[in-house]
Amino acid sequence: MEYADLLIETHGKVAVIRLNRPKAMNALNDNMMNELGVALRGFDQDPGVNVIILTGSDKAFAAGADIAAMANYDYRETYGNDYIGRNWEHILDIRKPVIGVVSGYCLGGGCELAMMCDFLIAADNAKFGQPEIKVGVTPGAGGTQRLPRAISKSKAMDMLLTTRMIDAVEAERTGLVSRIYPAAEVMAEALKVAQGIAEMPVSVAMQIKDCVNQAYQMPLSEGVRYERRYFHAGFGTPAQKEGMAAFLEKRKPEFDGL
Ligand code: DAK
Repeated sequence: MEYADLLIETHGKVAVIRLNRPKAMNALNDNMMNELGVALRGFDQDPGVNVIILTGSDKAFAAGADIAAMANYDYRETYGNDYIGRNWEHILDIRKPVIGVVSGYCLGGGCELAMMCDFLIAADNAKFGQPEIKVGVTPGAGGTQRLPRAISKSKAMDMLLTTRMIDAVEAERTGLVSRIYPAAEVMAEALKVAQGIAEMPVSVAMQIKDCVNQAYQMPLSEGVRYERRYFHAGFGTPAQKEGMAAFLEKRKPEFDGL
């Protein structure tokens, strides 16, 4: 399929989706978000893909929701047509791991979209911020909810109320991103990370992702029970048979298609 606002590549079992509106710093609009939903769902169902990378350009992951598109919206357009809810959150339904790779600006709705990825790898030029207050709105895609969970209430309030951007080092120190690489190397390094995951059994990767996400929804005791069900069920799967046999036979496991 041809996309107007995305670039797509595959590297073995890793799919790379690149946000691509260079003239607008990858500002997120309806068309891009619709296309993103199609691309993500397509790869989620593609047996040839185990891991998805979501990224932007060297200058911007995304500088927020498209202010030019939003400026004249009224309440009927946003509430009535479920702006954001109608097409921004497809990523939350994706079962395979989604790694966000962030270079340059990652602001507003862009930061909210990044936080919907399973984990983030940053280039050393990444800048994260939630400057919505400056354009007269609250965040609308989870910024006030996911940011305090990711980096603490105090840091989140600071970013949300003052619009201060944090750099990659502060983002890593506070837990928003898991790794930092030099900008020129970040995609190559992220691909290595993704390819490592892609060699694991995709069924187990999906279960781990599901369990971790439940940690945000369930009390601890329920979350542990939830995890235990997958663990027990794992003993009826080819992935467990192959993984444990390979360990005992001192060979590399072959998880292809598991
Ligand atoms: N929207 C549209 N265009 C944008 C944009 C954006 N968010 N960000 C940048 N651009 C465009 C600029 O207008 C400019 O276009 P031209 O003038 O060349 O046509 C081009 O990208 C290059 O930007 P600059 O010339 O400004 O480049 P600089 O390097 O000088 O500055 C910057 C880069 C990222 C610091 C700056 O562009 C900037 O501050 N951008 C806006 C950042 C921002 O405020 N982001 C938050 C947007 S608000 C809601 C749910 C969610 C949201 C709202 C409502 N509801 C449920 C109702 C979310 C809101 C947001 O995300």
